[in-house]
Amino acid sequence: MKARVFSGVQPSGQLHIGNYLGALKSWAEIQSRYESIFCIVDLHAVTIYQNPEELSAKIRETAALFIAAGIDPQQSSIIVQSSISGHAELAWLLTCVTPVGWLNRMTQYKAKAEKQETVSDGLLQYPVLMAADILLYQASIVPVGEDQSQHLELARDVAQRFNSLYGETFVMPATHLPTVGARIMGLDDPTQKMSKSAPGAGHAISLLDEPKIVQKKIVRATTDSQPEVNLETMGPGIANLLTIGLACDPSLTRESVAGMRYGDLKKRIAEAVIARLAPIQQRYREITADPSYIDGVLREGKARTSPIAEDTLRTAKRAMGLYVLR
Ligand code: AQP
Repeated sequence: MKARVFSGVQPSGQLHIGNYLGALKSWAEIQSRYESIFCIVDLHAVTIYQNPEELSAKIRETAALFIAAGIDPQQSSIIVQSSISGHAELAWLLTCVTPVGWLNRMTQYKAKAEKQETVSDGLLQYPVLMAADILLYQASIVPVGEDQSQHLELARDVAQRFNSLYGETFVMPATHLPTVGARIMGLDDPTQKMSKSAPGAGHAISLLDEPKIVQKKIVRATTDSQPEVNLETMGPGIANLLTIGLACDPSLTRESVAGMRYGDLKKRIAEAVIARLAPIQQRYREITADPSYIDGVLREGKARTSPIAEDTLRTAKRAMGLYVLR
């Protein structure tokens, strides 16, 4: 039997090159080796207010981008979190074994809470819901960007705590990080992670940005004041552009750009990104030409994965002594 992979993306804005290089690209690369489940985590998105109309459109857009980026719906199951009630139900069971102190320590919670006028309880519980997503499918591998490493550690801690209180129930999930592109930084501020929800037109390269826009954003990206690439002394802006370039075009190497003037480097990186995005954008247009296609894929994904979710939930409830119909 193949080991199971689970991962997800929030439909909380335009998917960007960080989401692609940190997550979607490795999903596409490893999917044939595992039984893969890829999820649009809309329940996570609403931990911060989302415009309902926009959210509803973004769920389908995100699913279409999964496929456009190389996820094969015949091979992998693509699901929407809120369509399978087991995610929320298991999250409650896990909430009851998770000490609040563990959640208060999460760096993403602290960073996101700082930006909110009112912090929802959902934002604090976010990592428990994430643990539930993974444990619900007994996934042993979770391919994510580096920003999710702390949440994955917490998922393992929660699984361990549940197992030690109620007996072996959950498989321990391992973190899978990409070798290049695990943490892509904002183009406008290379000290901040590239993020869907960050403001500023020059912050992120969207997967659906037209070539001219990509070029403009890269040309304007913040760098340091050196004239050319020095691999030893380059600042974080150039290092970030280089990471993006290397991850988009494997024929690029660090040595091949050493000594290149920043203007020329930016042109080369823009070409690499545009070439990488072109087939994704073409495929996206084809997929979205048929409005019923995505719903069919999501229905099929739910049909394939629901029995696994129901089975795990029954096992967890039984382990805790909760009522389960015979
Ligand atoms: N900058 C990044 N570099 C590499 N990987 C990244 N990921 C996110 N940003 C980067 C990875 O993409 C997957 C999906 O992320 P998410 O939608 O679940 O949430 P996030 O990590 O909080 O991403 P964003 O873009 O910053 O979203 P918002 O602004 O809505 O919170 C994950 O595997 C993540 O590691």
